[in-house]
Amino acid sequence: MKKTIFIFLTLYCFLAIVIFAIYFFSKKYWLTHMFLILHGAENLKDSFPLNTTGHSQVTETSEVWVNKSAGEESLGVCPETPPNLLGPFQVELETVRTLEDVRKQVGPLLQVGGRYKPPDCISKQKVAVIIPFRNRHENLTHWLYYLHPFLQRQQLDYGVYVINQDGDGTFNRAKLMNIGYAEALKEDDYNCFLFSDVDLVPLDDRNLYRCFSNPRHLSVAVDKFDYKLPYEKIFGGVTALTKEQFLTVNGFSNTFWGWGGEDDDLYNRVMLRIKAISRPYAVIGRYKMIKHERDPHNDQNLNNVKKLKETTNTLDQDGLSSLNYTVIDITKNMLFTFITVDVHVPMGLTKK
Ligand code: UD2
Ligand code: MN
Repeated sequence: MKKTIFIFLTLYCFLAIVIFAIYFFSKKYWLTHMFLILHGAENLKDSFPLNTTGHSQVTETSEVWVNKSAGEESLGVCPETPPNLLGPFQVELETVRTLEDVRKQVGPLLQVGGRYKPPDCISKQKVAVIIPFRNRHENLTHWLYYLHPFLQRQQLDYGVYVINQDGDGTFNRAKLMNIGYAEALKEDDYNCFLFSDVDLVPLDDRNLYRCFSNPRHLSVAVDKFDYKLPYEKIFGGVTALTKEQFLTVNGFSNTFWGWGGEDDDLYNRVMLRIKAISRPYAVIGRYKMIKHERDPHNDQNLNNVKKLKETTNTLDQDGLSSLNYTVIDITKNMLFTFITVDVHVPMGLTKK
C-alpha cells in the first residue's frame, strides 16, 4: 500500500512540474508577444537575431520599422489645399540681393538644377517652371528669393528652367517658352508647365502654381495695371498648361519677334482648341511687376498685331511642331537650370 502511495505521489509531483513548466514558458512567450505588440514591432519578430535577447534589441528593431514607415513608399498624396500657406505676404524689392544670399537662404532645401520635392507627401503633378530670359539678372534674383519658398509652401514637385536667349538679336519670348517645354521634358516626365515672366512676383501663395482642367492665366491683378485685368482676353505674364493642353494648342507660335502679341496668340490657340481658360480670383492673383524699361532689341512689333488675325491658319504649322533651335550651354546650380539657346533669329532681325 505504502509503495502505491509513493508511486502516486511521485507521478503527481512529476505532473505538477510539467504543468508548471508549460505554464512558465507559455507566460514568457505571451509577455514577449505583448511587448512586441505594444511597441509596434510585431510584424518584425521573425527577423529578431536568434543569439540576442533583451529590450535593447527589441527597441532597435522597432526603430528600424519606424524609419521604414517614414520612407517615400509610405508617403500619402499631398492634400488639395497645402496646409502651410501664408495667404497674402509682403514683398519688398528694394533690398539688393545676390544669388549667393538667395542660395544661402533657400538653397539647402533644393536639389541641383533648382529641383524640389516635398519631403512629407507625394505631389500629384510635376511642374516645370519656365522663365524666358535675357539680361535681367537682378529680376531673376528677386524672383528666386520669393518664388522658391512660395513653391515649397505649395508642396510642389518642381524644377526651375531659365531659358536665356543668346546674342542681341530681336527677343522672342514665346519661342523661349517652347524651348523650355522641350528641354524640361528631356530631363523629366513633367506633366504641368508654368510659364512665368522673370519680373512677376506673386503676392499671395493661395495662387497655386499648378495646372487645372483648363489652361490657366494666373497674373490677373498686377500692380502695374492697377490690380485689374487691362483687357478681358489678356493671357500674358504667368500661365499654366498641362502637357496635354500645351500639345493640343501646338505650344506658342515661334514667329512673334519683338514685344507684344505672342500672349494674345496663345489665347487664340486656347480658344480655338480648348475653348476655355481659368483664372484665380483677383484678390488672390495679385502680383508686383519689378519696375523696368522696355529692353533693347525687344521693340514693339506692329507686324505681330496683323499676325493675330491669322492664328486659325497658322496654329498647326507654327509651334511645337516646327520648333528649331540650338542649345549653346546648360548650366545647373542649386537655384535653377540655365539654358542658353540660339533661337535662330531671321536675317534682318539680328540687330535693331
Ligand atoms: C507684357 C506681358 C508679357 C508679354 C509682354 C509682351 C503681362 C503681365 N506681361 O509684359 O507676358 O506678353 O507684355 O511680349 O501681361 N525678357 C527678358 N529680357 C529681355 C526682354 C524680355 O528677360 O530683354 C523676358 C522677361 O522674362 C520679361 C518678359 O520677357 O519679364 C516679358 O517682357 P517685358 O517684361 O519687357 O514685357 P511687359 O512687362 O510689357
Ligand atoms: Mn514686364
